[in-house]
Amino acid sequence: MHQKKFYVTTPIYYVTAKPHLGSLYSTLLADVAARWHRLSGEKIFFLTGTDEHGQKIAQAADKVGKKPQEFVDSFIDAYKDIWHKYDIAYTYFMRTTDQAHIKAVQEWIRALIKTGDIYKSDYSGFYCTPCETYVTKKDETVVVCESCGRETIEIAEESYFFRLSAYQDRLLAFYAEHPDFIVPKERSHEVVSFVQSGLRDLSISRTTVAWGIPFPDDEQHVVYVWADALNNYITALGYAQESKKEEFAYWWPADLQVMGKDIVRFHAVYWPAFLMASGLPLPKHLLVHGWLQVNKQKMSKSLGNAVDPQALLDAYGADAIRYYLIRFMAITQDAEFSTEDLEQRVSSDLANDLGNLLQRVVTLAQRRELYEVASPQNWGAHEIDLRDAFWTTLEKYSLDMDEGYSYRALGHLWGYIHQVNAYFHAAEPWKITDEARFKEVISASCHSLYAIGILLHPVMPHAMEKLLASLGVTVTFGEHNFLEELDDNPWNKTFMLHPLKEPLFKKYESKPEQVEEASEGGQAAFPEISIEDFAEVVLLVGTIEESEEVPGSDKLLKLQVNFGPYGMRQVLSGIKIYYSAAAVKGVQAVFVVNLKPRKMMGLESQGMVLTVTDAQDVLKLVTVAQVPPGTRLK
Ligand code: ME8
Repeated sequence: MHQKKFYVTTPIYYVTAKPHLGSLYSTLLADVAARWHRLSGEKIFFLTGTDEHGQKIAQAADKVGKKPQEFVDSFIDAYKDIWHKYDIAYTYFMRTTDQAHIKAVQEWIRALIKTGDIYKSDYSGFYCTPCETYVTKKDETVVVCESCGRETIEIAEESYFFRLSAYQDRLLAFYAEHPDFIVPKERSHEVVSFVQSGLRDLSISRTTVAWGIPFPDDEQHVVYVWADALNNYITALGYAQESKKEEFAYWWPADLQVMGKDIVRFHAVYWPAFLMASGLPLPKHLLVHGWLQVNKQKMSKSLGNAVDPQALLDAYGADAIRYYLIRFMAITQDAEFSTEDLEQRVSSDLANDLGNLLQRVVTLAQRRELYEVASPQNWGAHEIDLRDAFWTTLEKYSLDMDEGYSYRALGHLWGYIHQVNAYFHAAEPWKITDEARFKEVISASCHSLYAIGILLHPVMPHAMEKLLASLGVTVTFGEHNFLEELDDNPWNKTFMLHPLKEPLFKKYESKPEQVEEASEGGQAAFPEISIEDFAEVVLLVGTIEESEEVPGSDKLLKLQVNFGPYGMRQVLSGIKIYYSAAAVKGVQAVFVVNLKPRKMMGLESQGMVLTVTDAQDVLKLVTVAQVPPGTRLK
């Protein structure tokens, strides 16, 4: 069998500090992509590392009285340690101070001097040290960096240039022929218009900076840090090393290069031009994402608002953070990071939707002493529907994962998880006395959970290994194509159930009014309130007259509720997993009616329906019979 290969890279990070959540985010996107391709039996090369040369690092080292090499060395363990703790399964960690890289970059320069693509001249202009970038003066005002807005310095020095201008037409032709080179496509426009506006040759050496790769055969110069850094993507594979020729030819070009939007020009303009000049093929896709923000500001080392991945890890664990970042930080836009939101998402999506489902299936089976779950000879109609729904999900999930839209893929999968929950509630296996039917429901649920566990493995490797282990499945990745297996899967597996020792995911109670459960024989620690406090809550009986699904929401039903003398109100409620729209029509339930109106999915909700969760963990409406709508509970 021919095994496909997948080569994915992250930016190499400037080592002026320990990694922060922004660096983790890019690295995580690459890790999820690598693990996704590993699922279908592909061979993986996943490269990450550190960018260790240049003026910015030399200045940062100087500030703390360290030599640059000693300074950069001091951060490497922190990077490797945090990547390890977050289950980042990289193949190779590149450091640009590695001798092999230094030599290969020098060889690259020698080769391009020979072809005339690199030549010596003089540079005069402006430079932004934090971004390590040359800046063009547009008018007579102070020259600020286009990227970060900070003031630049003026430099005039002898320099080697890369003949970038010669590649303008070829670059434009390449973008036109490869419209999916930059993902998301929308980010291509700024690149194309930058190139169309005219490319000038790029200075690729400095004489006023000492910390860099010595320019070959001209010791006055060091290599410009971006000419050094971009080449790491090929030097890591053995570019310009005779003994690694075959290895290099096997892995290059990169299948996916991940980066933030700040460095798209370097990767989509300079880098392809460098490769064209070297006669090498271009990367297949660049995945360009937006910022993680805190209070609407980009999270960054220099702004001092960076979230420490270690502190977060201690509080929430790697799987939950991986899920939250991948699902809710859509690559297409900037996204606000907040731990409250993280807690809420983890509680509802992971603990409620997924963890609970697994727990209930396994516990229920165990209660009926069912440990070995074989599949029935023939499946019923609902089970076949559930299996078909999975296949539809698999198609959508795969398409989005293949294209780098992992956040969208997870949205599809959660739609399916809600369907499995709805199936389980509707089947009411706890009421089934017929043994064959009971086994069928448990088996269908296990098949669904198995498929979910495999698809989610790239995002939450540890938690999914636990989920699969409780179904009696151990996964090992090699040449086996799990995606093909899921696509062909006729649902004929046998599962060996092992109850979980603890819930798969933690639930975070964000509501302070939540009460603690009563300990055995003891009293519950209910927070006391006065009668006046209670009187402030208006509870009314309401009759649900109309009910419909909210388009685009997996959870919400839109209810029109009659409160008798108090009139009609619209209430949105997240009960769709447990009740169909038709099932609640005509039901008389209890509502809190003096909560501040809330908007959900753009619709206003003017109240909240009361619910209880029964012993089977099924959510139910609190209903009242034989009183007119509008009756107040006191
Ligand atoms: O630019 N949100 O290194 P760097 C999301 N050495 N991603 C973020 C982020 C945030 N708030 N902050 C940083 C460099 N990143 C060069 C790269 S590659 C040959 C050389 C991520 O340490 C994002 O991927 O400044 C961004 O592009 C990268 O870190 C910049 O890292």
